[in-house]
Amino acid sequence: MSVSTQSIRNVVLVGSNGNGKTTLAEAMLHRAGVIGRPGRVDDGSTVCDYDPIERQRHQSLSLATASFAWADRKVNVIDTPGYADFAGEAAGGMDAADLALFVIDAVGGVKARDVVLWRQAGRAGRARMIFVNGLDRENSSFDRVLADLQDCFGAIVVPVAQPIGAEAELSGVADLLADEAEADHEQLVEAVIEADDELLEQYLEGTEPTAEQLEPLVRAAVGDGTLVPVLCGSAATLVGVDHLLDFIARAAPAPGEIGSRAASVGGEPAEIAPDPAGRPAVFVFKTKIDEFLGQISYLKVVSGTVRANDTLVNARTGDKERLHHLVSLTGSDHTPMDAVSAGDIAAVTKLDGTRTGDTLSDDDSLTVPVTPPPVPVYGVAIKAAAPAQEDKLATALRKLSTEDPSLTVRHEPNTRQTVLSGGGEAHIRVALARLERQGIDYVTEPVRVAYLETLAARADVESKFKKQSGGHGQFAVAMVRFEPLSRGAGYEFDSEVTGGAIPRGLIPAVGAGIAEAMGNGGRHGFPMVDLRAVCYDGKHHSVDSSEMSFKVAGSLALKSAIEQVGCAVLEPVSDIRVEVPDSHQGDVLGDLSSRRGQVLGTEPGEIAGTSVIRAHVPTSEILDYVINLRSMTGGTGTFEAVHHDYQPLPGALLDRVVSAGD
Ligand SMILES: Nc1nc2c(ncn2[C@@H]2O[C@H](COP(=O)(O)OP(=O)(O)OP(=O)(O)O)[C@@H](O)[C@H]2O)c(=O)[nH]1
Ligand SMILES: [Mg+2]
Repeated sequence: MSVSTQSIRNVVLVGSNGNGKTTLAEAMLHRAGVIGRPGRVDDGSTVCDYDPIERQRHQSLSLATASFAWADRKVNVIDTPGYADFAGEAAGGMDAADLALFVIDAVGGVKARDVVLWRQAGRAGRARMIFVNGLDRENSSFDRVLADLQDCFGAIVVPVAQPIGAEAELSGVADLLADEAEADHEQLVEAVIEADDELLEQYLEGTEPTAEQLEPLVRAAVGDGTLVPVLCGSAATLVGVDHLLDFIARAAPAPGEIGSRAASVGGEPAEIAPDPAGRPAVFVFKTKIDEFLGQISYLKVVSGTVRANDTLVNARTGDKERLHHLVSLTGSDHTPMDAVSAGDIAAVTKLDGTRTGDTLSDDDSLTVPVTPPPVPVYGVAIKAAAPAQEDKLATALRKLSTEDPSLTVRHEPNTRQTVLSGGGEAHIRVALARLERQGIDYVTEPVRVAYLETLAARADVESKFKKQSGGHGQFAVAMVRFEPLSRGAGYEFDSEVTGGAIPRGLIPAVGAGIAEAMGNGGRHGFPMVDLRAVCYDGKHHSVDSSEMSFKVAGSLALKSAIEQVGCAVLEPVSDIRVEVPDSHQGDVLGDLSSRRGQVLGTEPGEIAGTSVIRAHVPTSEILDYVINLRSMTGGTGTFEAVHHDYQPLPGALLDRVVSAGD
């Protein structure tokens, strides 16, 4: 039996690392009767941190789902890692959920990462709620954190609960919706009552609205984002957890309640309502590879009802995919499902041709856009410790990026390195730990910068290749003019040979010999680019000249040209876009210029109080930029960098580059 769409509540838990999301999910599962004794993150015994490396590190590394019933609702909770390196997981969770529940630390208050997530939830159009967690802790304070929240996120942040007792004496929470005696009850009433003229009028005349009258107003205000209710308690001591669940059941939006999901059909924008009787459509918000079950795709059903053994078409590949096994996942625990209706989430195994972000439906032109994986900002070069392990390593790396598309693996032909990139040092460390667990021996090294070379000036050379002692000889003479070209022009070869000085059929061999020598590197060993060679004369021998001999003559010609005029080293330059709160703009600009950056401009960011800085910076200067930017901005700064072009390397830096290479 599938669950009715109206009774589903999809809640993603977000917030800084260590704020207590996984512990809260555990507390909810316990209160809902799914588990007996709640497990503990530090013992590696929680439902949502089930991965061996999560258990070992005592932190979440990938999203996990948990489903339970509460007050006639089916609640799907998605627990996400808070650490910025794993931001792709939180984004996937937000794609699938209707409500983002911010778990905020009652001791530390709002942290940088919470602000970044707040913006993301806003951009994704999710409703928001806040749970101030850890009020049993020493030095916790509900009032202080509430003031901090209102400071950061504005007056839409309004408490709907109040702790009873504090720290070790925390004993419960008071519900402000029902309890008129509490001082903050008025604040809550005033935040929502304007939406109902009749109630407003009565209120102004002195009649207090009842909790039953307030509830739909609160629910509507949460849905349209004009109210962010603050709840509180302690996940560890289970205080406030029932109140939180009751509140979610009453005030969180049902799927589709705050607008249909944007989609595109045949490239045209469309909207899909979560109608269980509508066309079947799902998207994949997470892929996991399980030791026993193989590939597991986490699905959000956006429309229709999907049943086990249904066949849908993948819009990206055009291939049909059969949903053999539909399951509901709570941590790693799976329960088979016959059918899943619009708005609900589920998982399906063995969709090997499908990956995170794909839409499956009855129409191959229908796609539901999801948040793209974060662009990798930090990488290491990796290779197998022994040639025999190369295939195993390649397969394992492919699996890693299937599970986590924010981890990318690419081969850099210029530096002959395989580079594994992700969201930061911790992200890479965890990926490497996964390889170790599979018994793969690998070696890592710093990422090399892909320097190039070109000729420093024009050159005119005569190259001679002669080997005529005994047997079949070799003879070729080529006269070649070289000139450096502008950036990105590549390699051009022309012939001006007349009168058959070199037979027509052999002239291209000169060009091929030059091209091969360019690939082998210039004076400093980096591949050569951006030059034009014109072969204008030469000599040949009727017996001893061959394609091979002219090829060698070509490569010798380039060698002579390099000896004559030398090479200029070219360095890659990245186009970087940095987004930071205004207060850090000065530091970031100063730092960029100390990295030889050329600032192109600064403009206000999407969010008030932030700036976007664009600059061109030599790639070698930003290999570990993510680490510096995060420490410089207390974790609030984000950036993206893409290759822009190549520029001549300043002569003074040549030594550094040449000694670093090889
Ligand atoms: N005293 C107290 N400790 C808590 C509470 N909630 C969580 N903790 C502890 O705080 C630590 C971090 O909790 P987690 O639940 O792992 O936090 P998280 O938000 O899931 O962290 P990430 O997965 O890294 O994002 C653990 O040691 C928990 O036992 C609470 O309400 N009170
Ligand atoms: Mg966690």
